[in-house]
Amino acid sequence: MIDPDHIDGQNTHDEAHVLEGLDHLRRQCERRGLDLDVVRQRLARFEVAIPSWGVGTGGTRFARFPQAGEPRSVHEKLADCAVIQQLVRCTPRVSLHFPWDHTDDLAGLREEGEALGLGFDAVNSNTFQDQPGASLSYKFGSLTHTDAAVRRAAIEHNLACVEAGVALGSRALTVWIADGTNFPGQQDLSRSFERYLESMEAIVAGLPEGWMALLEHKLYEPAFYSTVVSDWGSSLLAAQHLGPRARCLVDLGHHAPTVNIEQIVARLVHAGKLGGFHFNDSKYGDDDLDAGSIQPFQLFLVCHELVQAERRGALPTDLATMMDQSHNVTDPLESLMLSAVALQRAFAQALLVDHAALEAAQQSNDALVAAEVLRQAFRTDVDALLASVRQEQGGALDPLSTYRTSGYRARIAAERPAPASGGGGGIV
Ligand code: PSV
Ligand code: MN
Repeated sequence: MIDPDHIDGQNTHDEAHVLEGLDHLRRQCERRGLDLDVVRQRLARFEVAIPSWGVGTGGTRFARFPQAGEPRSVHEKLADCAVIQQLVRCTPRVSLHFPWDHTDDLAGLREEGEALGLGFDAVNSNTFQDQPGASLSYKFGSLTHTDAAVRRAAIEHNLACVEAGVALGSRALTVWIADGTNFPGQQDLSRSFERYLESMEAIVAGLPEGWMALLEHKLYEPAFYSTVVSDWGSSLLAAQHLGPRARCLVDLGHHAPTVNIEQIVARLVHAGKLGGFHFNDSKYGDDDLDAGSIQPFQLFLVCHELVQAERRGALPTDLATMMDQSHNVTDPLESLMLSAVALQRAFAQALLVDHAALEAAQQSNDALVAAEVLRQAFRTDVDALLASVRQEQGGALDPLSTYRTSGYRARIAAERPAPASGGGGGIV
């Protein structure tokens, strides 16, 4: 991890600047009749999990350009996650993906996490790739495959993920399947969905007490004509069919272009079926870009729906919020830190909405003022607040420069020689 003295030294250097910003924000809040301390307390409880697969360099279907010091095992991934958490202090859990993160010693991994200050969030199953030595193939589907034996294998893999999650202290299983077709007529659209429901019934039936199944939909890719769980409608239908232990997970990149994601969030809250998020950003499709890097206003509006739901007591307290990003041209640790901060920023801005003014404007159909109330909160510079909450929790006022000046990347580059086959294609 990073030397705490290094963090303190950097913080001392940045402190005056942050205090100045905080002072300005306090005066702004006073003028607007908002209590900054209440916002601060809520913000201090904001958390988002790190995807274990996000600390390695991603790639596209064309190529992958690995960088020095990439983690070669789940242990090294945890070490990198611990550094992110050390600096930003709002990422105390890691979301594992199996079998990518397979280990025979789950109890040991849990202890390792604890020693690093990390817990484990939802576990993710992988039936979108064939595993070495597998006798059955997912080429034509997994939970919805026409062959019952393949469906059984996919169900069993999901149940094995749950078992691993139990050993790690997780409480949720995220299920994303790549099942779908490339040609009209390739599969029966209704029957594939029925097979999905039947397979998911078996998985939900195997969940231990207190566990939740998170159903993740995605419009397209790798299937390009139809995907079995393609949209929030299919996801909601399935979650309703599967009962109270199944809920929907919203990955921000998995929607049709121009879709109103904040409205989907509101609908899922209404249905009591919002289970969690995979946060990221996109311009064209499932781009897996850094959260808040393309459409920060959309992110703010999603957070606004969450804040509104929480105010009404309608937000589940066990919401599973994670990032799901692919870092192709940046240091993944830097991207994940700044993405966590971007999420925190959007949430802080949503907490600064003047709800009384918004409701009054809505009630009197004053569209302009209603929009302006939201925009005023969105325009508020909350960076000093975020920095000071981080510092209070032992983190860095400026995570990026603290990380860069710490020499962590150079150190792990020396400690982790790249495997010979580091390049090539590959997603994630
Ligand atoms: C699929 O694109 C997805 O969003 C799912 O969450 C997978 O688990 C993850 O990406 C794999 O990178
Ligand atoms: Mn996802």
